[in-house]
Amino acid sequence: MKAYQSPDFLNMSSLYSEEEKMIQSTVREFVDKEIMPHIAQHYENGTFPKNLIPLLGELGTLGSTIQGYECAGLNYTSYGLIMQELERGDSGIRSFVSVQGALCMHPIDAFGSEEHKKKYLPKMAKGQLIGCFGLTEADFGSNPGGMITRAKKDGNDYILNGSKMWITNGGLSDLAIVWAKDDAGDIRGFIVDRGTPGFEVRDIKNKFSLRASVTSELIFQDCRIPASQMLNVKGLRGPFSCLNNARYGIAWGAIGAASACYDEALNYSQTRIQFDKPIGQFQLVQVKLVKMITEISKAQAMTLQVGRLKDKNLARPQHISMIKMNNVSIALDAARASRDILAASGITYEYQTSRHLLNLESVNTYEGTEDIHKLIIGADITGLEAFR
Ligand code: TGC
Ligand code: FAD
Repeated sequence: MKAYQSPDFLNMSSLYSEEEKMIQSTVREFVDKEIMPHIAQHYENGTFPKNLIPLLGELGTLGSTIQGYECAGLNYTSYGLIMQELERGDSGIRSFVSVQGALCMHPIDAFGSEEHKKKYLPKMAKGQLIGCFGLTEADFGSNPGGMITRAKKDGNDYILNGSKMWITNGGLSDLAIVWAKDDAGDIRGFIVDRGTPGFEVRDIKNKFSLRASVTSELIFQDCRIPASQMLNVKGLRGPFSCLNNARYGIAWGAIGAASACYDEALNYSQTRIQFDKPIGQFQLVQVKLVKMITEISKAQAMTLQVGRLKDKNLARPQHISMIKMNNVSIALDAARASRDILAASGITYEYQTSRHLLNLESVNTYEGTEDIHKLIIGADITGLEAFR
């Protein structure tokens, strides 16, 4: 089997700075050395490779766009390239980094007090403290505005009651960013330290997808937290602004998963002989490979453009919806086409395609389903909302 080559048909790397290329190749080597040899076993066992956490911190991947507080302060293209390379390894590893950085460190940086930032961010950047993000509830997924978790004011404290479902990193976490409605019905965010009485975490087992990632339920029963742990933001704008960063990272990550599947299918097609020829010589197989590389190339171009806009603070949430929706969808198509080319071999752990395929089913659902992103873009272009 040939070494992994990131597909770059349109020479997109000519548009990256030297620093961006260096970051990409560093993370790629990290994935080859630290993730690829062990990830299939973790997937089979249903375990997250915790040994990677300090290494991901040392590499500067945790909260990588945050300035100060011992974070790397990278631009959004570099952040995207990190996510692309990590998800080439496994969506679960990218998920871990997304949640830690975009969904937990970002709200502390954007909406936390100076004390919060000093207390949490440097340790989170090193992977010494792990965060999770609780927005979704069992009955409120696509419609988080309907959440029933409540934060009732009681003197200088808030008392949390409710539960959050499908929470990445829950069982690994030292703190949770939890979104709940206050007495006025406004959505507020709270930093809840693990170990606070009344805060319980239960891991969700028996998953087909994202098996090398921890997914949990968070339960709050009369969980008393100081009002000083509340973030300075009100309404859905708070959690959604975190989702903008996470969805952007997912869009890059999905290109990594698609590229891994393409690379595997291409290599296989050049070596697998049927009817006395490599199967890559058959036109029908070539059509599948051509479709894959074309869609990957289109995704790379669109995503870099959104990255450059984001670096200039010009990316709109609807731009991010488009790349999240498109890239995960084309990655799923690439994974299915690769599985088809690998045929029987494609169902084994010896190949990575089916692992990516099953992971991508979750990636398509979380952070807004494919259809929710279609509706977000539809509302933007027509001016007519179709959510309700
Ligand atoms: P809507 O009325 O449209 O908006 C409410 C308020 O929020 C503002 N807003 C945004 N602000 C910043 N960024 C965005 N992307 C924003 N989108 C909306 C909006 O301006 C408004 O502000 P204000 O001040 O006027 O109140 O809200 P809606 O309730 O009608 O929602 C519509 C819809 C469907 C788009 C939204 O609910 C949605 O996006 N649903 C999808 C839910 C979702 O993505 N959940 C993700 C949970 S976290 C997760 O999945 C982590 S996975 C992690 C991993 O493992 O990688
Ligand atoms: P539902 O909202 O019930 O949707 C079901 C179906 O109905 C979908 O096909 C959807 O597209 C469709 N639908 C819903 N509304 C409409 C509409 N208005 N018009 C048309 N179609 C519609 N959440 C967190 O808060 N934090 C996390 O860390 C987190 N991690 C996750 C990890 C994994 C592995 C998974 C699978 C989920 C995670 N989630 C997390 C939850 C995730 O964000 C939700 O699953 C997602 O938002 C969809 O919600 P739902 O599953 O309840 O689906």
